[in-house]
Amino acid sequence: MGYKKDMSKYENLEGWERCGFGEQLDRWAEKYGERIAVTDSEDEISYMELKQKADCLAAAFLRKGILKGDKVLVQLPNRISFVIVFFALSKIGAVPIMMLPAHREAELEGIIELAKPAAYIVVEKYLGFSYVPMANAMKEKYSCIRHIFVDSESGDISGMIAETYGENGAFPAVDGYETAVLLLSGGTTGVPKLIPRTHTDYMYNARMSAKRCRLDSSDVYLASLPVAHNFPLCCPGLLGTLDVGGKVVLASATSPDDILDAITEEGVTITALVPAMVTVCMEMLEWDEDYDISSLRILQVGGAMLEDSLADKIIEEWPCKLMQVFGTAEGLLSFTSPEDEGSLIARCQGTPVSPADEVKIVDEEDKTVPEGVFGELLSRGPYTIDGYYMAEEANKKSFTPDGFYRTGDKAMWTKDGRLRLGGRIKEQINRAGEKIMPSEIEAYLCRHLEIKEAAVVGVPDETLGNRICAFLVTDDEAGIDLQEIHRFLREIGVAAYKMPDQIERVETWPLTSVGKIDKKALERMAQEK
Ligand code: J2J
Repeated sequence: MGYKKDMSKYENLEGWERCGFGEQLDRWAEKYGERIAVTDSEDEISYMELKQKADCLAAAFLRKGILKGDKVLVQLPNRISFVIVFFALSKIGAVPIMMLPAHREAELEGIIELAKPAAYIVVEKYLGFSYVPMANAMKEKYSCIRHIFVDSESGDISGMIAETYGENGAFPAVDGYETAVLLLSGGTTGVPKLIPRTHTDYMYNARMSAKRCRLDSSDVYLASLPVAHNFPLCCPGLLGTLDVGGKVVLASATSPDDILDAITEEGVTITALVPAMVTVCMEMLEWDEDYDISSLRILQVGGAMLEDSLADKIIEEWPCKLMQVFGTAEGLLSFTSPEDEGSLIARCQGTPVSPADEVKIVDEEDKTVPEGVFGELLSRGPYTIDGYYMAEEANKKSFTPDGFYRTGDKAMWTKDGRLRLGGRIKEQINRAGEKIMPSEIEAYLCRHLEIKEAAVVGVPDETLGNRICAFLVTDDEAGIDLQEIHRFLREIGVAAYKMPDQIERVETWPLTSVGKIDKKALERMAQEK
């Protein structure tokens, strides 16, 4: 056993509360009652109704045999049922695994083998894809999955809520220090990594984020990114907004028209976007004057490097404060403040959100570097994990012996005491905010009969931040083109956001002085093409 976090160290922190999310919801219902908690493209739900429905669904889950401590795959898009499911599982101490709607068989299998979920909750259909056949195939293959619950108009979830209506079920006691959710880690290397967050640390994460945003009950938060992701879920996102009695609007898809429509119609005051999405929203605003985004107070931008020029443009053109957000699902969050000068906001990612966050920037020998010098960002603190779920080997690499998480990000302290990120140290590709590990894609590509070897690199790209380029050594002259690669990856069940944007054929690899494939050289070659 390595380092283990001592939670008692944090018990005096403002916002730290040893309490489960189920109990939190009960308190919010009492406090905010009939106020609207969440709206989606079809419906709205008050705090009280949300509690009632979560209670019903929790009782129904128990009745179906979902037990405290069971893991449950949740793959739902941005709609009210996601919120009800989240709290229902919390109430009985079952642990949702936050799959994204984009995930397919290849991603699911790795997670199922690791976490052995007892149930799988899917939407019937979303953006043209039917999830039920995929869920059934997973249930067939993995006997741990005892139940599939489908969220559809006539389907299980609403039926289950109706079934137990009015019953006063007793739920198992949930301790705030137990695991509340398993989040997906951005970079998997074939073996996926799951991030266990406790009820208490996750609520604290939401509260510190809300505090930095000066969030209150008059705020309307728009979840424009998939709400199963840490950023819109908890930074402050859905959970931080509910805690202050505000209203959460769930955009049905992460597209500029859905986002701008929602801001215009719902009087949204705060939302969170990745840089690539800001660019497309700005293009849309330029040619369509019907949108009204004047209600916005804060635009949070994070998830990937924000170019200085785009930051300047946002500050100049958007009628609200830009908040730069550096975030990790593993914990550490660093935001600029609404009170900071624009010139400062444009050039840094602010300061950690908790006074108890410990941040170090170190060189290759783990020695702290001076201000103004880039090094690797390490972090430890009240809401940063001390290990991935069941991953002893990975943990040795990802954490220092004294429990600091190695972010793999390059960062420095500026002279005004702010963090400034400078890209990745680890070889992870950040494509429009989505994190992709080259080794994962390489392994998929090598399953193609005509591909002998593959090397994948991220190439700087104006709109995406990074595009994915796959270099291939193939078996014969038979033309494998990009289309064939996409067809193959879809066939084996790889999420669409991991598809290469470019492929190049090579006969021999450029090598480094120690004989490894020279990925820097490949990057240059990809850029020149
Ligand atoms: C550069 N890189 C950044 C930034 C994250 C809020 C916002 C984002 C995430 C997230 C999140 C960056 N500039 N401003 O969880 O709560 C890259 C880093 C980091 C990785 C984490 C949140 N903000 N990144 O993106 O767990 O490389 O979380 O280590 O998906 O995104 O990815 P993820």
